[in-house]
Amino acid sequence: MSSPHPLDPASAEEYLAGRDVMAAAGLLAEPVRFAYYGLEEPAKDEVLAGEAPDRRLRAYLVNTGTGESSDVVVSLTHQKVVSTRTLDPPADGQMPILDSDFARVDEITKADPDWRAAMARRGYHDLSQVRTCPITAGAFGPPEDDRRRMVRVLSFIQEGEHDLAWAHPVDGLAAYVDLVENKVFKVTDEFELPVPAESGDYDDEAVRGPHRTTLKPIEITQPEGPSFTLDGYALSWQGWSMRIGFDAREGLSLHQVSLQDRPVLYRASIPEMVVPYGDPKFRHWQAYFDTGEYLVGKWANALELGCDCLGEIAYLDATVTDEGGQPRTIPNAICIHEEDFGILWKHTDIFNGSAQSRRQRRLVVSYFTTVGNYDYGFYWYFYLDGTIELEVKATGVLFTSAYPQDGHPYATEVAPGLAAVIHQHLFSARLDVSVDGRANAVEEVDVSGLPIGPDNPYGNAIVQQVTRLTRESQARRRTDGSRGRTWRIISTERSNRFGRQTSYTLYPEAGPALLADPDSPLAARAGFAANHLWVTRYNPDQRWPAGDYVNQNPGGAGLPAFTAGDRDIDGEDIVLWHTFGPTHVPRPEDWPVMPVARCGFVLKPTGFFERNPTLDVAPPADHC
Ligand SMILES: [Cu+2]
Repeated sequence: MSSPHPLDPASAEEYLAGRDVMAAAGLLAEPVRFAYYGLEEPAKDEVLAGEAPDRRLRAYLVNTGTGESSDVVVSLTHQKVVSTRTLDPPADGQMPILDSDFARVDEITKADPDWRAAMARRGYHDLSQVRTCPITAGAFGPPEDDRRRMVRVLSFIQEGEHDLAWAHPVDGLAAYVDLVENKVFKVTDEFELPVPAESGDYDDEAVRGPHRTTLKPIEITQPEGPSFTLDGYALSWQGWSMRIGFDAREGLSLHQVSLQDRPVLYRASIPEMVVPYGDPKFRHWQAYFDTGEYLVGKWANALELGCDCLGEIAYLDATVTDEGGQPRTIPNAICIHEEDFGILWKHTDIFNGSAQSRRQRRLVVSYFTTVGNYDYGFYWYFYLDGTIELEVKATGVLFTSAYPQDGHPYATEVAPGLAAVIHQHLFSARLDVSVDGRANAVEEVDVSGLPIGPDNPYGNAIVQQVTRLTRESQARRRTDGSRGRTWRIISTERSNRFGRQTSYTLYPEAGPALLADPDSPLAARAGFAANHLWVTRYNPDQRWPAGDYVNQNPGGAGLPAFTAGDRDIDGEDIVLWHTFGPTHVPRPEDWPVMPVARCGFVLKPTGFFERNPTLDVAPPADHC
C-alpha cells in the first residue's frame, strides 16, 4: 500500500485492511453491519507538523439482531483497534439508517396485518404497487418509540414501472417499524383522503409534451486544456491550492485552501443539514437530517460528461463502503472544472479614453447526491479575485401528501389534490478558518445610517458598527439583512499596508433560521440551526453540528454542547459554523420535478490584498 497524504480519503485497500482488523478483534460477528465507515482524520497539529500521522479509520457498527451499537476506531498503521465505544442509543442516539433498512422496512410493513387492513380499506389490495418510504423517527418523548431503533413509514402508489410514486401519496396512514424486532409496533391511521391521481411522470411524453427543438447547441471548448492541475487529491489553479477530500457521511470536503501561499481555510465542508416539515398534525415528526441520519456522501451520483458537467472536466472517483464494510467505488463522483463567469472588471474612462474589459473565471469543485426524493448539488467556487463561494443546488421531487378540498394551512396544492408542505432546508457549513495563520478572530459588521445631528446635519452619514465576538456564548448570531450584517474573519497576526488586520468576510444570505419553536423536540435536536453563526475554538473531536449520533438523538448534542464551556475565541484557532438555506414554500412550478433552487454564502478577501489582485489578468483577445 503506497502511503497516502494524511488527508486523502480512505482507499478500497484501506477499507479492507481496517475491516480485517475489526474482524480479527471479533467485532464483526453476524449480524453486525457498518452504518458508517470512513477516514478518522488526524488532528490539525499532527498534519501541520508534517510527520506521517497514524492512519485511522472509524466505523459505526450496529448489530441488527440486538441493536447493539458501537463506534470503533482502528489504526491501519499499527493494525489494531484503537478504541471501541459502546453506545446507549436512547441517550446517545442511534446509528444512521442502513442501506438494507429500505428493503427490510418494505417487507416488514407489507406483512403487517393492521397496516394491510388500513390499505385494503383505502382500496389497495395489490401491494406490489405500493412504495414504502422509511423516514427517520426523531425523538419526541414517548419511551415506547424512543427506546427502539425505529423508522416511521409513509407510502405511495406507483401505478406502473415508470410512474412517479411521489405523485400518489397515501395520506393519514403510517407504520412505525422497530428495526431490531423487525416488526410494525404501531400503526397510525388518522384520516383518509383520496390518493391524488394525476401522473407526475415527467419523462412521459403524455405528461411533458414533445421535447422542444428550438434550443441550439452550446459547446464549451478549451483547446489548450484547462488551467488547473490535479495531482492525486491536490488541486491548484491561479494561485489557489487545496486538497480534495470525500466522506460517506458529509460528502465533499476541502482542505488546506490557500491563495498565493497564504492560508485561508484549513478545512471546509457541509457536515449537516436538516429538512424539517411544518405540518403539525399527522406527520409532525417529519424532519430529515440528511447527513447525520442518511449519509449524503454515500448517495453521491456518478456524473456524466455532457449531462452534469460541461467542458474540460477532471473527475475524481469516490470510495465508500456497503454495510458489509466492502468498498464501493462511485465513478466520477467529484467534478472539477473551470468556467467563464462573465465580466471580472470593466471601465470606459471619460478622461483618458481607455476602454478595458476583463473576464471573470472560476474553478468549480462539485458533487451531486440523491437522498430520497431530493437531489442536492454542492458547488464550491474559487474566483480570480480571491472570492470563495459555496452554492447548494436543490432539485428533485417535492415530498408530497394529500391536499384536502377545504384547504391546508401548511401546504401548497401543486397538482389536483396533491400537497407539498412548507419546509426548510437548513445546511451547516463548518469553516475551519486559517486566515493568514491559525490565530483568527471574528467581528460582526453592521452598517447603518446615523440620525441628523451636529456631526451629521443632512442625515446622510453611513457607518460600520463593528462588534468583536470574543467568546463562544457571544458568537451565537443571526443574520440581519436590514443592517447588511456580515462577519469578518481577521488574522490577529498579519496586517496590510494600511496597518489593518488582513481578513476574509463571510457574506450570508438573509433568511430565517430554524422556525420550529425553541421548546420543540426538533429544536433540541437541530440546535445548530437556531443560529446562523456559531464560532468555536478548534477541537478535533467537534466535527458534527448535531452531534456524532444524530439518528433519534434526544437532543442537545453538537453545537449547543460544544459552546457550553464558553471558550475564548479571540486570537485563537477557531471554527465558524454557518447555517444557511431556504424556507421552501412550494410552488406549482416546483412540480413534478423542481427547477434548481440555489442557496449558499460567499467569502471575500477584505484587506487581505493591498488592492484589486486581478489587474494582471490579460484582456480576453487582442481587440479587447
Ligand atoms: Cu424544498
